[in-house]
Amino acid sequence: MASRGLFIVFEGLDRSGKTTQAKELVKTINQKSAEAGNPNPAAIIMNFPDRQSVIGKLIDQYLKKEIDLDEHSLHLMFSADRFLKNQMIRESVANGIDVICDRYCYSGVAYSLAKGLPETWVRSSDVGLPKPDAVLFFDVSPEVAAKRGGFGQERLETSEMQKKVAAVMPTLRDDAFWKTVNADGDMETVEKEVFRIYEQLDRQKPFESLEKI
Ligand code: T5A
Ligand code: NA
Repeated sequence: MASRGLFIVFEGLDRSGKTTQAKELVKTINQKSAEAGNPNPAAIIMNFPDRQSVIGKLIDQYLKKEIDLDEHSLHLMFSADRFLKNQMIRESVANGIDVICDRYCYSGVAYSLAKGLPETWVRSSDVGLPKPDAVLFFDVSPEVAAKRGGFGQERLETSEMQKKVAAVMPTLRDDAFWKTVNADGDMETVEKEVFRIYEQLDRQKPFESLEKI
């Protein structure tokens, strides 16, 4: 029987290279699969927020400061945006396709805790989503991130918010499935580290749902 796909989440601070590396990993997996004669895609990319979804469009407007939203409502919208992809993730994995995901519920929890929303409430709204086989935490030093360009114009792109998120993110870590990627290196070095971790992941263990975050 063909093996299942993997569900891999990339998390980390702004400009740690998550989007760059998520695209690169999908490209590498699909190239290798095509070389092996597989006509179908072996990996897909997914990103949260999905600014194209019905809910993601509103989140996008909030991030661009075009609309204001109550922070509780926003938190639930980020979660709801992920639940819109619940089935798609599960079906892809069941069909042997790897899902490489750029940010997930850990961003949701970290940003909302950084804003001061109540912890138990914040940690509950993503329960039931697919559990990642691995969370790759992109660890970038503030000095290196600063060299990758200044903050953009979006609402959460401030050094104050980044400091708070940087303090919260490590508290969400679960060593059972979180792996740290040294994101300070050049693109090729980071790419190799990501692929090395990818190759070691186990497709045999059962695919689970998140019972807690
Ligand atoms: N959010 C998100 C919540 O509040 N709740 C939630 O539930 C979720 C899911 C949107 C915002 O929403 C918040 C968090 C965010 O504030 P976003 O759209 O993912 O999040 O944010 P972006 O601004 O698109 O992405 P990031 O700032 O997080 O950057 P990345 O993806 O980590 O970095 P990347 O790959 O775009 O690279 C940044 C720059 O560095 C260069 C790249 O070319 C690029 O110019 N670079 C490198 N340069 C040198 N060496 C390397 N190794 C490099 N890797 C990348
Ligand atoms: Na990004």
